[in-house]
Amino acid sequence: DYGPAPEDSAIVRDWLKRHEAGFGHFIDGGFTAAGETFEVTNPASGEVIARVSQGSDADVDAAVKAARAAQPGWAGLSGHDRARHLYALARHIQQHARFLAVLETLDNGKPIRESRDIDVPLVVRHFYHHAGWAEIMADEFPGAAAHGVCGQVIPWNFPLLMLAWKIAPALAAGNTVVLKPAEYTPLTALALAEIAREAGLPKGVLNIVTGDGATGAAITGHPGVNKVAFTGSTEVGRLIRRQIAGSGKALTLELGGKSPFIVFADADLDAAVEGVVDSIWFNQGQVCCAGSRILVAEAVAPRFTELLKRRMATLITGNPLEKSTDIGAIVHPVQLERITALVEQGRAEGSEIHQGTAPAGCFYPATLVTGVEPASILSTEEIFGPVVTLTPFRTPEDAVALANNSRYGLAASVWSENVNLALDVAAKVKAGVVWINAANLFDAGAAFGGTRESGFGREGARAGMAAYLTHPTPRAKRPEAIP
Ligand code: TXE
Repeated sequence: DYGPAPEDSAIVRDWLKRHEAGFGHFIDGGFTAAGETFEVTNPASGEVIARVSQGSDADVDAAVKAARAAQPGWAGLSGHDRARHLYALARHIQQHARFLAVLETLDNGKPIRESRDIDVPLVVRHFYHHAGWAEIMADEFPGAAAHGVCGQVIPWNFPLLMLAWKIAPALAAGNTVVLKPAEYTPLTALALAEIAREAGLPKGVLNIVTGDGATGAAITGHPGVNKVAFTGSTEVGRLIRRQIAGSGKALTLELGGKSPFIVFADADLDAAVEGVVDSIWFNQGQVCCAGSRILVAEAVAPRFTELLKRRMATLITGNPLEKSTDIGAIVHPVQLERITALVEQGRAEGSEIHQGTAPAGCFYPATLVTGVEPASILSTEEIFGPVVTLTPFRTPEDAVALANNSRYGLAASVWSENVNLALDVAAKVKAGVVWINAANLFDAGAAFGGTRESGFGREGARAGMAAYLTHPTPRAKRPEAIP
């Protein structure tokens, strides 16, 4: 049963059944026949739910050719006409929202509450927002042009949302796209390709090629690709940067993180505890901007730790299709092994590990680590699991120094009732995004991206649009109105 509601379960089951022979790639507006395929599993049950094709160099070449052929026509549409296509896509996604939420949860293991109430609504919002940009682009970026063909490679933690972050601005700007979803989670991208066809998106504008890292490298390295956008590990980000150096391709990278979550003594501690839940126990902690390092003022550290442990004990880890589940399945047994090994290494180093409970299988419980040294593997390494460290600090200066003691710089969260203190610390923390008395807030209208080894470039809002344009000089300021 692919719950939560029997009718949604039936739609997903029928869709998977229809594609039992294996999925091909989505190229030039249609699906190719399945070639050499690999298995896609539901991590919560271990069940094989689909087979998708391993994209070859020839597949990538065909997709790039289709994207190149379609690009002048797509860029030649008026901004208004491109906006109509993006609005149509948003509306069609809305119509299939429940199907997409269940499919995302089956494929990725994330709780249905999250895929239904967070992932899919944010996807829809992203397309509506960028339809707006297509409308006003010519006025907002006079003289700017699309790059041409964008090669985009995305990870498995937010499969559909990362796809939206990549394709919405690219298409709004007049580019065409060849995108590869992650090998663990290719299904919602393929479903979206069907939805795009249903919504009347012109052929060749969006092409989806499935496969592993070799397929990804074939896309990013293809000479017919003008702009590369990647979200994933810092290691692969580095490989791609090296691969395309000197090629003239534009590049944006959104990579790992080890984001600080700073709690001052005057913070609303109950709210901050809920902030931790949203920050590290959201999406099994598989979030690039997860607040994985709690830094808490010494004066309130014992009380905060106690409150946090109590809250942690109430979290339910288990079947992602249950509406009451807080923490679902880890995306893949390989990731589970990685998380387990890191935590055990931390334990061996002398850190104290506090954990909730989790069922057998591809699950990992909510975990709090105390007594952890700044040099410990658990303080420095991106774990990408529901594991958070807690370190007390004395002064705001200490907090800032600890926060910045990282090779990453993606996000930070600051908790205090003193707005001056919060703003001062926010300005000193090296991070692309800082939330105050909040965590993991995303909106299409707010730019997201990192510094240091977390990558460069922004997604969302004006800066995100600019990344998909050449010469994106904003229009000159209008003269002030005379009072
Ligand atoms: O990521 P990869 P993995 C981190 C996280 C996680 C670790 C490993 O710490 O534990 O990375 O995850 C494609 N050229 N993040 O191995 O390999 C690949 O097929 C082009 C953080 O799954 O980076 C997939 O589509 N593409 C992160 C995508 O890159 C290549 C999200 C990401 O996979 C490629 C994911 C190559 N040479 C993992 N090699 C975040 N910051 O959001 C692989 N790929």
